[in-house]
Amino acid sequence: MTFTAQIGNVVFQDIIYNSSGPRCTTLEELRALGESESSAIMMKSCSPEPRDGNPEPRYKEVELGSINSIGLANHGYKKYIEYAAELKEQFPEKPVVVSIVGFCPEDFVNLVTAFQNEPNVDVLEVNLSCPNVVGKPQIAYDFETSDELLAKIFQIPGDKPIGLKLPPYFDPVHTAMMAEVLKKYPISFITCINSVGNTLIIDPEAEAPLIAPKWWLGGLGGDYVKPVALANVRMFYKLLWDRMMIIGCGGIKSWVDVFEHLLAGASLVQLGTVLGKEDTACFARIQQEFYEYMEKKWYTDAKQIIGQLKEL
Ligand code: RRO
Repeated sequence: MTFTAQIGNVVFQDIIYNSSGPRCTTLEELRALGESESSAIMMKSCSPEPRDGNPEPRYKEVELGSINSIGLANHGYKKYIEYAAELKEQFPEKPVVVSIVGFCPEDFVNLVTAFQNEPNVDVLEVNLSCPNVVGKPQIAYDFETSDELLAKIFQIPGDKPIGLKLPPYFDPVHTAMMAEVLKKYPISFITCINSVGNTLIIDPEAEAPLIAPKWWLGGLGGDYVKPVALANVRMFYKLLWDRMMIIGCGGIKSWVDVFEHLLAGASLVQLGTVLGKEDTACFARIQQEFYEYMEKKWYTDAKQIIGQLKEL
């Protein structure tokens, strides 16, 4: 049994793939995703120019998750166009998804334009929620700026599906305000959620924080964030289910987490922290566990589950 999914005309052979996060920056890492059971190859968020990112230590795993302040280290968008060509040749069946960031509206416009014209790229995820660049707040917390940026992005010609990576919202009023903005544009999907930004983990032995950059604050992922992710998936699903797909991301490390994200309203799910911890073997493991459970419950199609959370 497999559950397939479709974003626009792009077919995903399964509903589980990687998030733009750990292990998707280099061509070697992207090839490993191609060879794995990940249903797509998602790339690390790229910027107009290559970036070294923030100083080390900038990524740490802990029992319940991970904290990062990578600071958008990437090879620059031109390299990801080259990588897409190589990946398509080697893995022609796998959707190649790019993740785009910019430091001003023109950056976003230039990168979306470049990727819309790139035959080896299938789907665009525009990252409006990087928490780790000093002095650059997460765009999607500013509804007016987001609206202005989306107006520019959705004027660009091209037929590739475009989605947005959103930060977690912590108040339903803000979720509803963002949903009103999103409704104005032909957005194919939203990915909920990026890491929970600007958190502090302390090592009590060392009496020190775990990471160095940005006053030791970083984006939290893993078990810690699953309830936040589920709440965002659910709230946006209730508001936008008839207009765009929701992609669940946050705290998925076993079949039960996939199942919960689908019940909340996700159509596909992405793995981040668990990919960092287990490497690409996590895809086959979680898929297998998930399909075993689906067979036990006689589910044959993800549509029987998506959004079907029982209301009390
Ligand atoms: O590179 C990063 O520090 C980073 C990015 Br762009 C992002 O979107 N989310 C995150 O947790 N880290």
